[in-house]
Amino acid sequence: MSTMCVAAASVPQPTACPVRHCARKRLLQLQVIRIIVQNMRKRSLLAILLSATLAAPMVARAGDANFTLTIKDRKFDVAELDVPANAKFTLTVKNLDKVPSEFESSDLNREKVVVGSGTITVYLGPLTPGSYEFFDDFNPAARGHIVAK
Ligand SMILES: [Cu+2]
Repeated sequence: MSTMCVAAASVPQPTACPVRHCARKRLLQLQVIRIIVQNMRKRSLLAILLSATLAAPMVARAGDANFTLTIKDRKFDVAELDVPANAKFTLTVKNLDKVPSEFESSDLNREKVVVGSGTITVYLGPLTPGSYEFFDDFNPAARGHIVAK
């Protein structure tokens, strides 16, 4: 028995990977991948739902009432526009003048330019009963109220 043999025997041999161990590891990897994919699906679904929710107020539903305001000679045609309370509605603002106007309302948190001879659509509601002032920001003397009843 030589010292060489003892030294060789003490060198750790690379342990062969048992098949069962490898299978378990692979199963674990698959589970991790599955969880990641599920998470991504949940996130994308959440993103879709979220964008749909955010986009919803911008889309007029069929059946939503529509009201029209007309600007002529730098004045609104009506001083008071009655709308139903607690319901979504669209407001069409027609500018019959050649100069631009800006439909604005601090009460309604809206601000939108209407170019000369142009038309805009403003999505509003549902409003709690009350009076909401609007004006032409390019000619603040022109004012009116939307009254939700
Ligand atoms: Cu403004």
